Amino acid sequence: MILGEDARTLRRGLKVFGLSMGGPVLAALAAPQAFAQDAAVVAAGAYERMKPTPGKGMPVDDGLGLQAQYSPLGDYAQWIHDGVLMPIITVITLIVLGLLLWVMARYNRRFNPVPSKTSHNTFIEVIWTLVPVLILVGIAVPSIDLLAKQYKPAPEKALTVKVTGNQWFWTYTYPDNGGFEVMSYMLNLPGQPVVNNGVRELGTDPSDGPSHLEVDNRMVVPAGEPIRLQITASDVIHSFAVPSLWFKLDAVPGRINEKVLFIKEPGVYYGQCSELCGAKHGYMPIAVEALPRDKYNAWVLTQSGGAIDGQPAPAEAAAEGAPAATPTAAAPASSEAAPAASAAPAA
Ligand SMILES: [Cu+2]
Repeated sequence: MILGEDARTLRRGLKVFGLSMGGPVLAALAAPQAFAQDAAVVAAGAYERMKPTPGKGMPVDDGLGLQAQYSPLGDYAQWIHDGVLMPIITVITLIVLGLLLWVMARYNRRFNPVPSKTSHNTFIEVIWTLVPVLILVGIAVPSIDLLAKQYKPAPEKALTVKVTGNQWFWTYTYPDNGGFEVMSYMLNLPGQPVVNNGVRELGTDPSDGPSHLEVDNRMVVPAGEPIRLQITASDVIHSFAVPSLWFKLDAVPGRINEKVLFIKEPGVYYGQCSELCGAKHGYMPIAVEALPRDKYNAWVLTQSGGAIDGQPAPAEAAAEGAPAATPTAAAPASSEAAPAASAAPAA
């Protein structure tokens, strides 16, 4: 993994060096796309793994209610929860409690020895039928609207990321970026039995987030644009869920579930598999790293076979006569960082 990364850095360094020393104009004429990609990387700086903000995109101590939301649908859902459902529930509960107390105090045997024989009151019956109907309709309108918005397909040009649930890790494939694949395992916890063989321990990198939620390779995506997530599984049913992004969708073998992910701002957002999937179900967290577009592009180029979407893959650019240092992407290799035998049971 280290060797592979060094080789990639060296290759990219050579390329940039070659461009600056060997005449940028000539190089740009020969391979405008490769030049544009390098220029983008130089402008954005090298990719650096993002350090999560404490309390953002993760559960907090003594938290009540929903996690703070970082997607438009999440904001909408949070408004339904905090602005519609909770007030209605609170008011109804208080009214029912008040009625019960009133009946108990006023109409018990001591204070009301001769009960009324009234058995019908049309006016009251109409009221207590109509009011609940109106309340339910009032809840249904925003709720069905939210449901419809959640099913809205992604725009045609949206970036596609394929998410696959496996026992017990996630793989993220980037078909629009050269087809490379990232394997994502939970970090082992210091002083506790090894969960994933060959994976480093939590805390060995300054950018590590909360225990049980941090992974070796995160799902990196651009912020501020719709992303088409296609979700499936390779073995049993899993569920891809990130509470702070208002996202939960089942990962079913042999089937692709699709939903739009839109993250309002850069950050690291954590979730967990949410479908009981076997012995290590609790040890396959999800870490989503949302970056500004230029930083995302820089990350893509750190991946073997990575190509910026909408531009030809490095292999094609090389075929067009780019400098020899252009990385070849004959086979979009699965992540070199993948641990060798990490599916082995915990020690
Ligand atoms: Cu699972």
